[in-house]
Amino acid sequence: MISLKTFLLALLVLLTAQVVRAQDKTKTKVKGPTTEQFQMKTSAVCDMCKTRLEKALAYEKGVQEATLDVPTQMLTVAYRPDKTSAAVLRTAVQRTGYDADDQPAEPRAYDRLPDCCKKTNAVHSDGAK
Ligand SMILES: [Cu+2]
Repeated sequence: MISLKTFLLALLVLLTAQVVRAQDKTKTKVKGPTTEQFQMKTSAVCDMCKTRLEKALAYEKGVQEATLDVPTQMLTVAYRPDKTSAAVLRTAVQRTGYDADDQPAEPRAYDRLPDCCKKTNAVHSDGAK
């Protein structure tokens, strides 16, 4: 009889421990993969630049969301820090032909931009498109 009681007690302790562990697992899952966000100043000047940059960033590994605010030229990127980094994303922007913070655009990519997207232009909204 005593041994059965001990057995049941042990079983109870074991079950409780497992329930606690299961709850821990759920908590971790709910939190999900961490996302970080950062902003960089670009040389984008119009809505075409916005489309071009957002598309380029969307193809980058680890990017969850990229949004460019044309009036302020600020690009906001939500990304997975385990897959990419702010430095990699700046390089992606440079390769698209735009300055990324204090790092200049890659010259060849910049040359391929249409005239209205050159950084010599002031920020403008293109009525044409
Ligand atoms: Cu443009």
